[in-house]
Amino acid sequence: MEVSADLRIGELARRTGVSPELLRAWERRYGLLRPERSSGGYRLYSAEDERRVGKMTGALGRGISAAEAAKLALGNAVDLPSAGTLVEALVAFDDVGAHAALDRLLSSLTLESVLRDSVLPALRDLGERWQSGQITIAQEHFASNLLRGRMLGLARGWDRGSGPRALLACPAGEQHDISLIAFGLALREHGWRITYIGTDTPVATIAETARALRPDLVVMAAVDPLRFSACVEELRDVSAQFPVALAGAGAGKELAAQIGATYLAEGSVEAAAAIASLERP
Ligand code: B12
Repeated sequence: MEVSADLRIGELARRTGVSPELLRAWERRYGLLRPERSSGGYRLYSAEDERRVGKMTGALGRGISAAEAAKLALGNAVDLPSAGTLVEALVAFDDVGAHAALDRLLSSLTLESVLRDSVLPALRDLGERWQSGQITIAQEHFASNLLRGRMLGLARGWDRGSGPRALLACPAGEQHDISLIAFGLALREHGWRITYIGTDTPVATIAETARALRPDLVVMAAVDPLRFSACVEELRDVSAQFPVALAGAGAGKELAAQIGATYLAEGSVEAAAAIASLERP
């Protein structure tokens, strides 16, 4: 079927909400647009071009990289590993396979979507399998160490720049820090600087560090509520001096209110986006 091409670039930009400069870049780089020439030499675009731009912006909105989004918009198959593929490699002690799956995901999707849709779901899945006896402690440890190591690799340089600073730590006794690292990575994507203290940190030393660094936000996460309830008074002291947020399954609205802190009820990636859009220190 012949598709009539009668849109000038400005009109295509108006209809799709994408600037003419970006449309031209997509045409050049990915062959996303296939204009015809008018008798006067102008490029003319068709409804088919408009549809491809719609698919492209839709894919970008889902966190897919521009190159992969263009493949999708052009109707080419994109074969990305799922969280399930990652988990299968991890439980098989397949170091190379797990890193390859992560490489593929990280080169095709935004870091936030890899964390939100693959890494964190993989951890929850591993937890369920471990709890139900389907996998051993060794498999769980192998998996969480590989993921944690990879994430800390991505964190290199995350305190650079001049954005607001977040100080991240887990309270004394708490070993679960992977979702706090994910939070730091996501917040970094929004231009924040991250100072990462990590697991099992007494509140007194977090307070001391905060006084030295003067962060814009102190974020503490724990799975076990006892880690927070054991130091309510000290936490109240910190939150009197700096904005404090509590997160993880061990935190809650009431506890946060008691301490004078904010409770981050969402997942790591979602909470980072919310903070970045609210806080303007
Ligand atoms: C990896 C892991 C470990 C590793 C941790 C490595 C590390 N450096 O983080 C190790 C091996 C050390 C470990 C130890 C233990 N673990 Co463990 N562990 C896990 C596992 C598999 C993944 C944890 C994780 O990162 N989850 C990813 C996060 C994103 O998932 P989530 O908790 O659902 O998070 C949601 C929210 O709470 C929120 N959130 C969470 N953290 C944060 C942080 C921020 C900043 C924000 C904004 C939001 C946020 O986001 C999510 C919603 O989208 C979980 C399974 C699971 N379901 O999570 C068990 C799990 C957390 N562990 C558990 C247990 C019991 C233990 C041990 C007691 C086991 C033992 N007998 O020794 C010890 C305790 C250690 C300690 N003192 O803290 C239980 C906790 C049960 C409970 N509710 O109390 C779980 C749930 C497993 C299970 N199904 O039974 N564990």
